[in-house]
Amino acid sequence: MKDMIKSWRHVFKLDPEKDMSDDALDAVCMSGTDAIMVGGSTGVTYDNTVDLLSRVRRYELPCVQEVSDLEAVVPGFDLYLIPMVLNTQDHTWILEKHRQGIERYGYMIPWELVVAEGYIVLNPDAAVAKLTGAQTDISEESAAAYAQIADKLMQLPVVYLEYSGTFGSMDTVRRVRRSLEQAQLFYGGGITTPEQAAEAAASSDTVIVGNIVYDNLEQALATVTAVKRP
Ligand code: 1GP
Repeated sequence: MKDMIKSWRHVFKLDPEKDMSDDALDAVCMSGTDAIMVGGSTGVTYDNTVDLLSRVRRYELPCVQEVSDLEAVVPGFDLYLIPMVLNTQDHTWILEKHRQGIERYGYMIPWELVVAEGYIVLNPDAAVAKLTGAQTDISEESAAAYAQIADKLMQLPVVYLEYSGTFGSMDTVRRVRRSLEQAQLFYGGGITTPEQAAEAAASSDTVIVGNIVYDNLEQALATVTAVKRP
């Protein structure tokens, strides 16, 4: 089951706190994207997550939850993606939330559906950077070193370069990709045009498209073709 992520090139990340009409959701789910990831840094609740999951479930594509709040973990997703923020000194976001989650949910955790993500957060203005106290002002070399901690020391299946809200440095993305041996590289942040989507796709394994879905649906849909073009 976990292996399904390996074939993903394009993923839409939907925020359960934000409204989306049935028509827009239909267009997103029928767009040819590889999966829907449900998650956000703030305002994610059990109720709004259940609601979005049940609406996406009418479609055939995989629907996964990126867990950011222990109160909002909802049964029934295809996979559970668990971020571990590597570039913070606050171990809340590397270990403590995770310990709490395991203590709370224990035997109920479907480990065969759990995928850990080594997050490297690089936009200082992003909500996730503020929340986690991420040290975003780091060199390419440091980003690549964090990526190798995830890839080689921790053997995490995913490294996620998170520029949420701004289009990142593709030089850094490529530098990080070259440093990886086994981990899959997710890139997310600030993709608003098909050109940016294509550039991110050329530099990473999987492109995550978020906010543009709410701001300009047509442009968002165009990113799918841009990424999947052979
Ligand atoms: C956010 O990486 C995703 O977690 C996507 O970012 O919303 O900026 O597209 P955007």
